[in-house]
Amino acid sequence: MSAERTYLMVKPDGVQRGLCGEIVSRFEKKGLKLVAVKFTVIPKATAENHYGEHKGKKFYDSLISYITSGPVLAMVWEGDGAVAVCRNIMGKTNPQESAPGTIRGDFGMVTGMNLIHGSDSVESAAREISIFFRPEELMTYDRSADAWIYE
Ligand code: D4T
Repeated sequence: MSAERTYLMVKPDGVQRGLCGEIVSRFEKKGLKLVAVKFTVIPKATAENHYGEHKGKKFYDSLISYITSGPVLAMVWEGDGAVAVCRNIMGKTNPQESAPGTIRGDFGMVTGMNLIHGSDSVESAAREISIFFRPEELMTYDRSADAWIYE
């Protein structure tokens, strides 16, 4: 088992719709391990840093105002292949194309309100985790259930 980490974030629509518990429970039940969590309103400059790759695209301004419009639940999760595992649990970026059973497939209707963010690579995860968390906020601990999740 490699302890890969990914950055996940329940976006403002997920918080406003009361879906934090439902969303967190899906990653928890899967067997991923929670490493850090923070409930916060993202400052505009931080949002621009996080979504820097999208600057100049037509949806960029609405993306920044949406993601800074209210609190988000920022999290770091750990597990074998965590980046890809979490992207599968989230579903495709456009909720209308996301498979039923995924978070976006079950709860979303449009790309601009797609409930959750998850890192798309190990490199992005490292960058995003460092934007939202200080190193000492990342917990390292043994979890007894791991003996029943991994061979
Ligand atoms: P995030 O980064 O939020 O997890 O989304 P994805 O990784 O699944 O998708 P992305 O980077 O391509 O898009 C980032 C963010 O922009 C919004 N968006 C995207 C939008 O409002 N309109 C669009 O056409 C696209 C492509 C949704 C997610």
